[in-house]
Amino acid sequence: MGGEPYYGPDFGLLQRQDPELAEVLLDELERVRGGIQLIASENFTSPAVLAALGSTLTNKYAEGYPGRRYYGGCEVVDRAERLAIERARKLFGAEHANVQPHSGASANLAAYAALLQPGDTMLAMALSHGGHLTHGSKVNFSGRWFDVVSYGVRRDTELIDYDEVRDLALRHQPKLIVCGATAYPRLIDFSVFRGIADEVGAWLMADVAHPIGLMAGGAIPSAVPYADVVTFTTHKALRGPRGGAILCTDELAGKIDRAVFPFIQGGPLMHVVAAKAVAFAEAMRPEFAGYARQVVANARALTEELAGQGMRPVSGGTDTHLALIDLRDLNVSGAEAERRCAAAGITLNRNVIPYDPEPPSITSGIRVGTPCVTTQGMGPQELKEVGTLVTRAVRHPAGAGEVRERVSALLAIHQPYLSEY
Ligand code: DSN
Repeated sequence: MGGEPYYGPDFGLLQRQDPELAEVLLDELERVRGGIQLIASENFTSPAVLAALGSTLTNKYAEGYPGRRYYGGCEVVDRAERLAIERARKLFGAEHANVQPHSGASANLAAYAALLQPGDTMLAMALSHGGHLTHGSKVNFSGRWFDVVSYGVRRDTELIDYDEVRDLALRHQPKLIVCGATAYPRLIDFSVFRGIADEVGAWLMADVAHPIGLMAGGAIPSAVPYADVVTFTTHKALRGPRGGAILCTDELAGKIDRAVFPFIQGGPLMHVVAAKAVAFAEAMRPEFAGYARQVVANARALTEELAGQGMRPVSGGTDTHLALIDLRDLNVSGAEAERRCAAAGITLNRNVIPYDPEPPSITSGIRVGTPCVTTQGMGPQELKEVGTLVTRAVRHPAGAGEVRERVSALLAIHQPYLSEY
């Protein structure tokens, strides 16, 4: 072999060697460029993150932690993981960071493994009220291995019922209280959760996979000063590679590290760890704070527009990057609204709303979020238009073609992977 050394992704090479698979990648790029992406948990990583993901670090086995590996030849990848750890600690002001979890679910599994024994009691938000599968759903390991007590939101305000959380904690004496959600549009008061955890002698874990990017950019208050353990994903509002991470106090560092490896995972994905380091550095830049603020302002503009057009936001609005829309007054299910929006070039997901009479496969609601469109450079004016387009798509499916044309016009100005990050 001769010629230039190979440093990273080369799409032309993939096209020549595996045109069938290359076509899939092109089609996916085409799909995201051809529609407005409102899935609250997705984003567009920077090209620098993609470069790290497509690097030769994927080849290296590195079971263990920097300086304490079970394989030779880890001195270089150690540097990537140390950078990721130090950047995560600095970005979030955390005592300890573990950047190896493959996903948010893995991060949660590791946190539970560090803090609980099977059969222990944990208190967490119900999936049907905005929690996550790993917060104790019966179809998930968390619901099978632990004695789960669930809290939810009040029927009248659709806000977390902190009195209920405290009552349940006093009654059930959980070893762990979990706060954090995947479909809760409002700020969570971590200080109240801290107080309840202290009152009953429980650990407090915050799963902030959704809003972590907003916390990184200082757009909303951080959970880190309050929780013993903070789990999150790196690919949502944080705009990094797909993956998970855990922040914790020095006191829990050893337990968390041993829970991630060797208890639940083997070798870390070193290319992903490197990409996490890139994303953490990007999130430390002043422009990321502007991005985080814009995500929230955009979510507010979108939600206000939807509300103004009769699409009721659960809890009356949003403080974050997402909104949950109750469609019951329109007599359209979440599943049907998802289909109608897809036909009009808008990607979003059906979502249960609190006290939803419909099953999760149908639902009475949709969830919308602004991390993607904000990365594309859209602002509140565009989000107002997006609100109008979503409403039209849901209410008038026969006009999908017209909505699609306006979607294309918006996207002609705001294309992902064409502008600066
Ligand atoms: N699947 C993620 C979401 O969409 O919120 C949570 O894991």
